[in-house]
Amino acid sequence: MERQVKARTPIDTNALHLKKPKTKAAGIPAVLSSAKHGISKMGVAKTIKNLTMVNQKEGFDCPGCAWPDPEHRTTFEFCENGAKAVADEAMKAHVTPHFFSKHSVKELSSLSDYELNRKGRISHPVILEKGSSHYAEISWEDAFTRISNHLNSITDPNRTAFYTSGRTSNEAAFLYQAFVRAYGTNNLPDCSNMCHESSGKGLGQTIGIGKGTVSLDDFNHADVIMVIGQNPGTNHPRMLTALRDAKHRGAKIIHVNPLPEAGLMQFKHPQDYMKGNLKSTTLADLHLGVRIGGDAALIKGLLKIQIDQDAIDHEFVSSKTKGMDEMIAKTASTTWEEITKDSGLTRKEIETAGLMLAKSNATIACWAMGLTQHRNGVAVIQEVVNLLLMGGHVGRQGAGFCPVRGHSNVQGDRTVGIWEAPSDAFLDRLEKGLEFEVPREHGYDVVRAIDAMDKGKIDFFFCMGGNFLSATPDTDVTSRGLQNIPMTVQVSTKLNRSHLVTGETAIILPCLGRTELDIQNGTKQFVTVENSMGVVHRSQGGLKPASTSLKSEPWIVAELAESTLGVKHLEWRALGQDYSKIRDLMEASLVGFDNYNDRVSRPNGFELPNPPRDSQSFSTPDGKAHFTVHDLPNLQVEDDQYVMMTLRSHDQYNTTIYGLSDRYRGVKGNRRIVFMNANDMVERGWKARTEVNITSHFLGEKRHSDHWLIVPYPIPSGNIATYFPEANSLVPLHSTAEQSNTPTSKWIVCSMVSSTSIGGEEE
Ligand SMILES: Nc1nc2c(c(=O)[nH]1)N[C@H]1C(S)=C(S)[C@@H](COP(=O)(O)OP(=O)(O)OC[C@H]3O[C@@H](n4cnc5c(=O)[nH]c(N)nc54)[C@H](O)[C@@H]3O)O[C@H]1N2
Ligand SMILES: Nc1nc2c(c(=O)[nH]1)N[C@H]1C(S)=C(S)[C@@H](COP(=O)(O)OP(=O)(O)OC[C@H]3O[C@@H](n4cnc5c(=O)[nH]c(N)nc54)[C@H](O)[C@@H]3O)O[C@H]1N2
Ligand SMILES: [Mo]
Repeated sequence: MERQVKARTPIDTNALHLKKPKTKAAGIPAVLSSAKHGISKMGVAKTIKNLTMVNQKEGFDCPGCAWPDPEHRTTFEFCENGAKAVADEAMKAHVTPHFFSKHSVKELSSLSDYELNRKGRISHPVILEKGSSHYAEISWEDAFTRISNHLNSITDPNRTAFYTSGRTSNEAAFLYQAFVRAYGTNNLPDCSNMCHESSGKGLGQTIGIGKGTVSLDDFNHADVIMVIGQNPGTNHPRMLTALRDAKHRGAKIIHVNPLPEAGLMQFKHPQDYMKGNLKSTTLADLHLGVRIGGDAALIKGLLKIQIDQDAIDHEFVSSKTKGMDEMIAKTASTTWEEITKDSGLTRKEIETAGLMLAKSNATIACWAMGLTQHRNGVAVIQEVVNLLLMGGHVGRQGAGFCPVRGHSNVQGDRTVGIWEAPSDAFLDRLEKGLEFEVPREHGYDVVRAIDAMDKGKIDFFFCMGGNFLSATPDTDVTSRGLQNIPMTVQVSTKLNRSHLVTGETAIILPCLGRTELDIQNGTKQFVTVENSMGVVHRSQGGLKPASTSLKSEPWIVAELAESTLGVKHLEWRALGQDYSKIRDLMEASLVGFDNYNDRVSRPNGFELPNPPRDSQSFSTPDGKAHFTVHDLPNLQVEDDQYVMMTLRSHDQYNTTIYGLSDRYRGVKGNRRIVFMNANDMVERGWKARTEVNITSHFLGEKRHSDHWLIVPYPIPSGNIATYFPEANSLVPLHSTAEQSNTPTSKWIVCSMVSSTSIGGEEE
């Protein structure tokens, strides 16, 4: 720890204003909030220009989330949090070499994440030399020489790791994985390992594809839409428009969530105000306030009702699936007592939902982190599969699976090869296109990479975007691991804590964002992305770059590859200067990318093949969709323990903190808070703002974090919630989901004591 940097986010403030949680999402406050963020960060002219280009056919793909664009777009597909994401990227480049010369990394690390992000865009490549306390400017050429010399000095390529965050375009990601594999490793951990990995595994094994099976139009034909463990009002605001339209067409919405999230109660589309329509739409017909981790029990109950009602598509089940009888037997052996106890719901509530589902001819199930980030993440998603398969709700209009992805191109990155554990079939095809041999041994995912760092087994770590230190679990362990590495390199747009807690030598390579013009060799380039529903389309920024020293991600990868490997494998430099050549190579190397350059030129792009959706066929070894059998997870904790979930506020994008408020939940001015059930508070004799210290418990290990303020909230008794990334130091590295190895960020067993009673210490 020679630089003595702070890995955990320091405390911002002691202020905390509380209001009643909101029951209505979007509306005028959303417009005002995004205008405020836009204008303060970009100025008026840039705000207008940017907001009229987002998600337009000739514009750029919104970096906010992976929700698809409707075919008939209004000139201004408004989304508050998309607007914030855009404004945040379009900030001026104030993080210059001069800025770094004035502030040591130690000094910067005492700023909160919110303050770090507010410093603006990074303007030039910089290097933090071994033993040095300040970053200093380095030329692009020297940076590549330093990196390639280091890479070429490492004898075992498996002692390196290459992380990807999900904003990276298909072109950059494809070229990057080609470089990493040409260099000799499959150590390609990515944010997906912490996100929808459980969905990929759960769906892949049962329906033969690790992706969702619905298109946006299916929302117009659904009878019932389940939204499970997801907070779209904050994280996928454009999804609310699809839900509103579905409601107007008569669909019923069931919201399964420990919290009554405002986004699913009432929605007022901001554009409707402009048309003089003041009505809002009630979205959820039924809110099931399930206990954290209680979804598996709830679904067993829902299955029981489908069986009782014979809501089974016998024709589909017998011709296209396997394993229903075993699944039914397992369901029958689960008692209502277990179901109601584990789910925290009454039998009546579950029956109401079950009957809605039994009557539905077309059901869509949407989910996000509330299901994936659990020890039984894969299993619980497979219970959702059981529920829908039974009624034949797949490959039918208005029905199917909808894991709602997070980062705007996280799905595309996986499709084009950002994957530490690719199948042989994928690699065979890749080798055919790339015309060189790629390694076969599976690599490290995020958790295994941290373990390897901690054990001194990593000599070089590269991050294509993201904020590895703060996004990963167990902040102190990750910090120790990162500081073990001789060299770390990050391609970034904004300053974050991963630039401060680094390897011995650290380099930042600043890149263009989505919103900015990308010109190579005098020609405007565009990139391509895949949304959450498998539609691949183009994205082209239009703004003047924040600094003339910024380079595009594809260019950076190409130059790094050329500098490290020469032209033995590919003509890297030429690829980085003309992205259509990268797309030709993708066509040759990937399934479903025929005529790629042609097809992405169409205004709405094209859909990748999806056998369950397109033809009710399943690419499993026996060609059938599979029911699966799962035990209920053990939800038992000690009497004085609580189960904690870590959440996003309305004012953040993952580890990027836009502000200290969480408007819908009525919290303002502070992020170090613990949402707690009011009866549980009374039991402890605590009031709003009581300061507590939290300890997490895992396999006899304890992790501590001090100075948290209690906030009363309608959350099930025994459950608490805190914000990510502040609480990540409490997430045990090895507490992960079975099979997907995703950290259980929604299931952290904790105890709390009031800090006044023990005289808490500074962290
Ligand atoms: N504005 C904005 N947009 C974003 C992001 C952002 O940070 N900000 N992040 C992006 C990314 S990468 C992702 S992955 C998505 C994340 O989108 P979400 O998954 O919606 O995000 P989380 O805040 O993690 O919220 C998870 C929800 O699950 C619920 N939940 C927790 N545990 C359980 C459980 O056991 N059962 C059930 N049924 N529910 C549970 C929580 O109450 C919460 O409402 O959003 C993407 N979009
Ligand atoms: N406790 C807890 N931990 C979690 C989660 C949780 O719910 N709870 N959620 C998990 C999930 S779902 C995810 S996806 C991960 C997110 O993990 P990451 O993807 O690693 O984190 P982000 O905060 O999205 O990364 C933000 C940084 O990306 C850089 N950046 C932004 N745009 C670009 C770009 O266009 N190009 C490049 N090169 N860089 C860019 C900026 O420098 C910015 O600071 O976190 C995970 N961690
Ligand atoms: Mo995510």
